[in-house]
Amino acid sequence: MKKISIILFVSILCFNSYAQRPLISHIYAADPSGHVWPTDTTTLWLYTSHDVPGTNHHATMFDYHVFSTKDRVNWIDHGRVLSLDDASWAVSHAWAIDAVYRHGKYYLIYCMIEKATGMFRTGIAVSDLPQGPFTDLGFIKGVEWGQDPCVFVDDDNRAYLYWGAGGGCSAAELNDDLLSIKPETKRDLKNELFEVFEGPWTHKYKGKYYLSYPALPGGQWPEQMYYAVADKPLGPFTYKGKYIPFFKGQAGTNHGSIVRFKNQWIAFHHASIVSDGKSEVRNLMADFLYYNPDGTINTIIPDNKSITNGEPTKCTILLEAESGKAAGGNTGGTSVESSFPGFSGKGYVTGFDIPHDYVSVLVQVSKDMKANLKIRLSSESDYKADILVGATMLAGWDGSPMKKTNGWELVDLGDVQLKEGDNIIRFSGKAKINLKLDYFLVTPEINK
Ligand code: FUB
Repeated sequence: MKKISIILFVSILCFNSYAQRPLISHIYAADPSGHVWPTDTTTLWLYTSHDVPGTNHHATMFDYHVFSTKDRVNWIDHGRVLSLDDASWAVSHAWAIDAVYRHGKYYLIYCMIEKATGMFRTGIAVSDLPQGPFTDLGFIKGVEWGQDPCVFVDDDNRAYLYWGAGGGCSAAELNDDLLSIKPETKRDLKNELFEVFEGPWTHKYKGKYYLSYPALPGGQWPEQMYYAVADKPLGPFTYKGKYIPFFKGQAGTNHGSIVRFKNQWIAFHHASIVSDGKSEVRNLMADFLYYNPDGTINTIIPDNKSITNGEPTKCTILLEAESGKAAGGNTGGTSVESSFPGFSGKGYVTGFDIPHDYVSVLVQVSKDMKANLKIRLSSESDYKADILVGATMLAGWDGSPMKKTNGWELVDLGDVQLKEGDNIIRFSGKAKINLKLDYFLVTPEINK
């Protein structure tokens, strides 16, 4: 009897556990586009969509996040970088995205449904920094139903846009400013991409153009990742096979990107492991990708090694104070400056000269969780400050007098409680001279 109970218990455990390792667990994110920019080849960037906790529909998707790493184990979540509120032309569905570096600027290429037509459009937004936040520039002209965009820049610097949804896929060369396509170059790729459904991604390997995409095998969900190869960026493409077949824990959708980082090829995609199988709340995944000598891709079976050799990833949320307003927070009576050296990002927030001047940032997490909170600040005089996490004022940070600092200091505020979804952290201060706030650092307990 005892033996049977043990067998039963072990089988229940096995049945409920996943053999695959999520890349990031503190936030529901999907549709990852990986990039290594020529400006710094030591950093890997990931541009993703974001699923709202508790939702059962992709129509609720509202904003985008950026993540970065230098070693595949330690990650930074740079917070919200663009939302529906920033795109005056759009009404809903902040779905899959990509990013591109061009002429010294970073562009987010994304899709949302247009207010005027109810049609998916391919939006474009710009930033001076890879981590954003991004400023919307409208949508790319010449693209209709531009869901799931991806941009590929060839060695000759010509840029190409690929997009696709509902069983279709198209591509065209972009004009140099990325704001419109060259209509005469547009190609319909549907018949070259076996069982394609959506989400194209193009990369180059040994002189060939690889177009990978989520497909519906035999027209049936869930999606599986296929790829095709061409001699030219716009095809014609020849179907080559499946590179991520169905795996336990995957969502109804899959969507991926393929990128080379420090001489290793990585396939990013998504699953529903963190949400325990809820298909509309997805988590990021990554696996190493290997080519065979003939250029075909070795099938990937996601496992618990991921791209960290089995080590759990650690992810810290770094929210620059000066980005607060653009990234879902706010400012009241403060200003952004950059004259005092040693700041991170584009500057810092200062001008806390009237009681309750403040800066707030948005922290988004998948479920209720504890997190460590740190702030980086500098104050040339004693000051007063209070910090609110949601509706809770932090003990000790309730307007009590604080001592001036010796330049920039990272102050550990201990553990705070975050709730599922959106959390606003607000720093209010008052100082005689030069109180400056550089960033907020939030480390969710599950990521330590
Ligand atoms: O994330 C929303 C949609 O689900 C994407 O745009 C599709 O590719 C699928 O992953």
